[in-house]
Amino acid sequence: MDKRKDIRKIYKDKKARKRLMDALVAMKKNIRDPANPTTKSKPDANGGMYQQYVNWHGDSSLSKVAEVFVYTATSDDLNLTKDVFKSITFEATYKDRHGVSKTEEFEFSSKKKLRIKKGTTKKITDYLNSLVSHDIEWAGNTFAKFKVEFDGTGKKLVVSCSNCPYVLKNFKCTVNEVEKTFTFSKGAKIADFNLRRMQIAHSSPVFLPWHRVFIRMFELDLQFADKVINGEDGKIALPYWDWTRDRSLDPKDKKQGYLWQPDFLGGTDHTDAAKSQFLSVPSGWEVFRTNGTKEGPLRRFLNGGGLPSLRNVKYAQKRKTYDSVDFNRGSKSSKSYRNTLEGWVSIGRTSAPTLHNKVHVSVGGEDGVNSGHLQLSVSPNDPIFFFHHCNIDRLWAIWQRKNRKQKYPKFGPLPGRRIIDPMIPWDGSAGASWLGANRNILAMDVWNCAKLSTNVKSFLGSGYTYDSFSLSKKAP
Ligand SMILES: [Cu+2]
Repeated sequence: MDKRKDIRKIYKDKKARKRLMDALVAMKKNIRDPANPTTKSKPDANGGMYQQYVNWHGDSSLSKVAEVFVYTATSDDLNLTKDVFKSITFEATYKDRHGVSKTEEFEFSSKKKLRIKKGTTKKITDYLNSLVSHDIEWAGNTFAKFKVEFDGTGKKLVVSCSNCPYVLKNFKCTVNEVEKTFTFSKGAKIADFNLRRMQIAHSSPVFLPWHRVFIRMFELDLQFADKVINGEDGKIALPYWDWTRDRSLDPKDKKQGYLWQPDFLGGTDHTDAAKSQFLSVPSGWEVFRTNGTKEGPLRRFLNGGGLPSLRNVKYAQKRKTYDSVDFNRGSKSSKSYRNTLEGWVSIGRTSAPTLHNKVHVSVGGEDGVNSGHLQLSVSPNDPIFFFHHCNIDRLWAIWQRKNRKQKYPKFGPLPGRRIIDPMIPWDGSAGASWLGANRNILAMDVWNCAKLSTNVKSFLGSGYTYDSFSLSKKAP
């Protein structure tokens, strides 16, 4: 089990710092371990091991189509004046990644017996649709939607669902205490969804699990560089950057701005921190775009608005629900831990971007010609990306320990982000040469970082933990 430590500790320990920096620099080299499953792709001529991460994180090349169908079931004739019911149950099946059929039930039940009439069907429809949602980014497409209504004769109950994350099998209706089963049939294909990698990795419930896999793979590459290239023992872990403790992004502030010193990550660009290996052109540290186009030295734009506060972190950590409608960047902060931590919503008087997003902007600057790389899709070119995301992962792990009953949302997320969808690109769609292709990693597989599922273990090793699962005590 690899133990991830605060980067502040690593910085203070000169030996550990040098070793980390050496491994990060070695990863720029064109070497991969053919025996290591995480590093099985062909070497990248330009960006070394980083290129893979830049390509994944970018949004350029990948698209995949998911199909969406409508399911309908019709009841027998009902006697509207006499029939009462207490519940409606939906039986849904899906195939897991091993092709095994699984069944789940979703139930609408009422304390009182309800007479079947128009108002009742609306109640059930509303209830079911509170479980599902739509997504403004996908305007023009059809969204997950339940409908419970009477047919033209007014005697039969018609239940339908479009863009359901499951294959609907039956619905059961307890009428006059007698349970009746009605079978769903698969209807027309409603839509093709074009899935793009960026839309899956960001602004969706996949955000946290996706980056969990992403940085873990980077950590294994780091261990490979440490061992095979640098001749150390490979026992090195990714550090996390607790930015609530470091209030300054100023390289001149030697104490709080320790990350940006020439003997560590360097400052804004190669002109003012020539000594840092991560900014200087002679050391070969250059930025590559997706698919390997060379761009030149790494750029930062430090202090574009300061770092997120501990207060805002505490606000996010108090959210009780993992995610909610619309399962995108519009999800309400009160009801979406994921969206609050990702940073699309304002928190009190702090306007968005907040938390995760704010760190990207604070180091990378705002959009524009002179902006730095951390706020762009090529952000994994800067090692700070991984330290930052390691902290995001740690905050999620802390949250998970307090909210053990929370699970990945069952309804609502669109294709590619649903509970049953393997996360792109670990679903094979990126082609066999990509790292981890065909691993079929689901969001649930990495839900608990200390208890990685067997499927993930074979791929990502025996897991990792953090040296601390508590928030920093007080903002300095
Ligand atoms: Cu990020």
